[in-house]
Amino acid sequence: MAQVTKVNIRNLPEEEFFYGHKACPGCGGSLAVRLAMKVLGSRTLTAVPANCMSAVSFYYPVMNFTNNGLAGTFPGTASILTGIEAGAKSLGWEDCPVVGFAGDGGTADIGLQALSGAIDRNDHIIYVCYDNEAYMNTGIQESSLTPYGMKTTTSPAGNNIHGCQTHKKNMFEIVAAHGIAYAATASVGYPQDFMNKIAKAKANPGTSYIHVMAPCPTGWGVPMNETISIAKKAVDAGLWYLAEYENGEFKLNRDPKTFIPVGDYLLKQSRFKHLDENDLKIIEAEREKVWKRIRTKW
Ligand SMILES: Cc1ncc(C[n+]2csc(CCOP(=O)(O)OP(=O)(O)O)c2C)c(N)n1
Ligand code: SF4
Ligand SMILES: [Mg+2]
Repeated sequence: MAQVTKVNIRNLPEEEFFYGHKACPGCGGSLAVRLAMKVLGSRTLTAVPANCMSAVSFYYPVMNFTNNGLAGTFPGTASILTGIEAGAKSLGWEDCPVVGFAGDGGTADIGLQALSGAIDRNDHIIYVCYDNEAYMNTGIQESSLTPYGMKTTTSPAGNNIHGCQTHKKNMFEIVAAHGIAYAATASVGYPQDFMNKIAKAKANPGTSYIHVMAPCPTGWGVPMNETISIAKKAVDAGLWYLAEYENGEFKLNRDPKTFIPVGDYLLKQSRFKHLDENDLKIIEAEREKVWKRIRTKW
């Protein structure tokens, strides 16, 4: 991979490429798109499938990307990116990063097959999954990245069943298992880390996948001015981690050593407020399992 200049507050472009959109105040997804676009720049070719980010920024005749962009089908992100990259190449366009911003549902559920194919071909594309842990655009339904215990409209919290009954699918390790050229996890709570990973993806001549945790105040039930602090708390509680996969190796970027209690993160959010002691123990046990694997195998 080419040498990558570190992104910092001094060299970050002031120019914006994603603004004026209709996302809810405090939307983590729109912040992720905005920060990524600052690093990728004006020559970027952007595709956004059906999700909140396309709903808030492509409403005819308005488009809130100032670069070249299109709204695509829900399952099609990776195949659309493949087509854009091939088209740009055939037109002789150079230095045009090709990026997609898909949600958790559009990535881990309906878009997984196209993503797997693109990674297998090592297409020169950047796939960003902004993870708000549910299908938000259609009214907060469960996806396979919805965490255990989260209340959604399809996994309600009642007396017997307390929200989602499965743990998050591990997309990062799924794409790594393909032998992808570059993959990373990130969080809008750590914007500099996220932007540096986007910069690495920009320099990578093969497929890059970046999975960014992007809180949704509306679906999570947190105040709109707590997006960043709640994103940080997920990492502090060990329920999200910042890592990279490069040259066939995993690397942890942040190792908290000790975690804050999971309740300090979860019980601040109305999507989890029904959880009891037993639920918290189940979530803690899963956390221990994940971290044991990371610490012994990476
Ligand atoms: C084939 C198909 N099925 C269903 C839909 C309806 N739909 C549009 S957006 C969406 C949810 C997207 O969820 P996610 O990818 O997590 O993005 P978010 O809305 O959370 O930003 C669904 C189900 C669709 N557009 N196309
Ligand atoms: S519902 Fe959530 S993800 Fe969608 S625009 Fe609002 S805050 Fe962002
Ligand atoms: Mg989502």
